Amino acid sequence: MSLSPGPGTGQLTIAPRDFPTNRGGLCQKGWTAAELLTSPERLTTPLMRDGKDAPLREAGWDEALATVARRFAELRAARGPDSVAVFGSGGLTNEKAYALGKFARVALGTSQIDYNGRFCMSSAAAAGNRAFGLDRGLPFPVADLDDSEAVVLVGANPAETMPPLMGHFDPARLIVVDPRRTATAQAALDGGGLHLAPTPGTDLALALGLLHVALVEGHLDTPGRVAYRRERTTGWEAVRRCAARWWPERTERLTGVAAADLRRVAAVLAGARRAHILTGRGAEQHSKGVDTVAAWIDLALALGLPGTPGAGYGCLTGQGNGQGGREHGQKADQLPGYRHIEDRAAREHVARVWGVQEAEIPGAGRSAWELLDALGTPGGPNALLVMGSNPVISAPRSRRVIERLRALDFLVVADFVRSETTDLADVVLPVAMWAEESGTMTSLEGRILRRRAAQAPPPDVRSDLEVLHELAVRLGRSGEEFPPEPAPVLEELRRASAGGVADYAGVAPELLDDDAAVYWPVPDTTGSSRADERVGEPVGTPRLFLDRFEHADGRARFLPVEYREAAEMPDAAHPLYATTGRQLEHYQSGAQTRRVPGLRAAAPEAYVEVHPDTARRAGLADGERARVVSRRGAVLARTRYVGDMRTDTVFLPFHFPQAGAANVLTNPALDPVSRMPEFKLSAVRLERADGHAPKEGE
Ligand SMILES: Nc1nc2c(c(=O)[nH]1)N[C@H]1C(S)=C(S)[C@@H](COP(=O)(O)OP(=O)(O)OC[C@H]3O[C@@H](n4cnc5c(=O)[nH]c(N)nc54)[C@H](O)[C@@H]3O)O[C@H]1N2
Ligand SMILES: Nc1nc2c(c(=O)[nH]1)N[C@H]1C(S)=C(S)[C@@H](COP(=O)(O)OP(=O)(O)OC[C@H]3O[C@@H](n4cnc5c(=O)[nH]c(N)nc54)[C@H](O)[C@@H]3O)O[C@H]1N2
Ligand SMILES: [Mo]
Repeated sequence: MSLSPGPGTGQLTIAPRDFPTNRGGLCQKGWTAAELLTSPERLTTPLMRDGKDAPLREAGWDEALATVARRFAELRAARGPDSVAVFGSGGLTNEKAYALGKFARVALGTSQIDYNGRFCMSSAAAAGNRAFGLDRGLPFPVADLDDSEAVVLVGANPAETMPPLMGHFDPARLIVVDPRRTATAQAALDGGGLHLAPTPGTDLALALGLLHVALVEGHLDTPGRVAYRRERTTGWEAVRRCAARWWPERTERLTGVAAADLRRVAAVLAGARRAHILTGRGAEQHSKGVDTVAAWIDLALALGLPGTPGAGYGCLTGQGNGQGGREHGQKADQLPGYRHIEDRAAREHVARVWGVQEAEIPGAGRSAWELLDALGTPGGPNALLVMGSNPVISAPRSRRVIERLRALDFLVVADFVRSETTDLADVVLPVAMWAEESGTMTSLEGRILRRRAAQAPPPDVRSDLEVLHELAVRLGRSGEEFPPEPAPVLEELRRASAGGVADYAGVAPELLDDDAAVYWPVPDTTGSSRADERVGEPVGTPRLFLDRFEHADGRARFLPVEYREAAEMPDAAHPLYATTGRQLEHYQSGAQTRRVPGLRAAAPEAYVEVHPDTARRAGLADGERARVVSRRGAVLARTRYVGDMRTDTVFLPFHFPQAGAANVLTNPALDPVSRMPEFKLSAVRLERADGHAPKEGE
């Protein structure tokens, strides 16, 4: 695979060629991302509408900001602080994520804040916290994967979603678990690796089935593994009993993965001392996502991987700042430093940094879906500020989301392009893009990186931090509490996170200036000579858990789990599993990539991947428009015959708008712990778009 940047990067240096995570490489969206900076579709001036049915018109910043502040203040006075809600993003820098969380709690006084990361890795985060006492996507540097003897990728398709990562995998040692023969699975097969194609939603049983085989074949009896379980973990007995019930033939019946393949994979894992198990959204975005990840962590613990040098479990985070975005308090139940909002000591610490009384900080709010679902309902929020998300396309059951957004008294969206969500807004605030502002991001391996502004934003565009500053001042806070520049925000973030799980206290700007490799937790080392002594060495904690896990007793916890079905299963009216995900050319809701001509030409419209036999039964030829129908609605998508697809499953990308929006179909059934919706499984049927029934014999 070519790792060199392609055309379109202009003058921007995106990553040095020797940078270890991506080796200077970018995927296609990276090469073309710069095109959007100068796109005519950029938002370059604030927009407002005078009344619900009026069109959006151009406005000045003063008028727009004053209107937002006035409406928020009026609602708060009339209906209480929780009448105003905030929806954030894992695409925001650390500084912006922190400032947004503080803005909600301090300037608005609302508990109602959550963010799109809830739709992303929240299930893996919850399972990691339970098992290890701490959640960091990869508790080891990405480059560790280069020397892995076996990598199991469960529900991740990095060949399309993180192409530079593929350079860290030896295909011969790759085991891909995905209902589809993805580009990643194909790369493994071509290189001598393995692909298991389970029925969607059965990964939990598959993990227990592998654990069962490892157990009965004696793979777990090596002195090293026995000692690891005894010294570094608790709870093995209960998990052993869970696995005992998943003998290979039973696992095969449920998952569709042949017993022989289970034995093969178990043997590969047993023979590899340095192995990795990595999960992606395919395993996680289920109403049992937390238990599913827990089952794979159980397997990893049984094999002695977590906290062992050169081995481990990790979750592949998604968005630009998917990791940092989940640490600094834009989550409904979270305060900076990955602290819990209901923890008294955490509240007191953060209250001191914020200069407020502990009692002024609200408690936990609603999770992302529950928040969207409650908008404009009795007792739910009446106004919403969206910063960095396009929920009309990316949230589940989109018709409900659109209905709820329309029911709001007041919707404000900060974005740099028009989106299906800005189209519903009462005020749209045009903000700077990534290349136009500085800030820090935290990579999937917990490494804190500085992003420097490369160019000035268009004249009438402001940064998200400036927007929050201006609004906070108009809501009666002091400007110093909400600095418009990233440097003082990072300074405050360091103090607010100090002593927390995700401790950034030692993230000194000088370290970032020097491009030092800084991994959290990085407690403050000011005054010690540590940083100087180890010039060129990583700062902080590149590898977690080597000596102890983060639970008080230092041990990892095996988590007993039981298999359960998805919230909705195929039946006579909806006989197929539909799963959703990504394709190479588009990013997320497509708000950005659908505006880049090269990407739009390469991937212009919604499609549905389907086995030819399944398609023919519905009377659908290759390339013909299909209607895909779930209990929540129907979408139109171009039929794409895929010969190696499971016959019981179809796949749709979720990047497309309007009639092709896959989230019209999806089921907002939530995981009870992470509150993650079931994006990866709904029951559907296929029909011809013209309404004709298939002809006899077809
Ligand atoms: N091109 C592109 N790249 C992206 C993004 C993008 O939108 N476009 N988004 C970024 C973000 S935010 C994220 S979170 C990551 C996501 O990265 P990935 O997790 O790799 O992406 P997905 O396509 O959502 O899901 C991965 C795979 O899960 C499979 N799958 C579906 N159901 C199941 C199941 O029940 N079990 C198993 N084992 N697999 C299943 C799908 O077939 C799919 O191939 O990508 C990031 N990179
Ligand atoms: N069916 C289905 N649905 C899914 C998923 C799936 O696999 N299947 N995956 C889910 C996942 S993992 C994710 S992460 C979500 C993502 O879905 P969204 O939250 O909708 O993410 P984006 O499309 O990246 O939307 C970001 C919007 O914010 C803008 N934006 C980007 N950066 C900034 C910034 O710094 N400031 C401001 N103000 N605006 C910014 C962009 O222009 C864009 O309009 O989708 C989820 N939805
Ligand atoms: Mo994501």
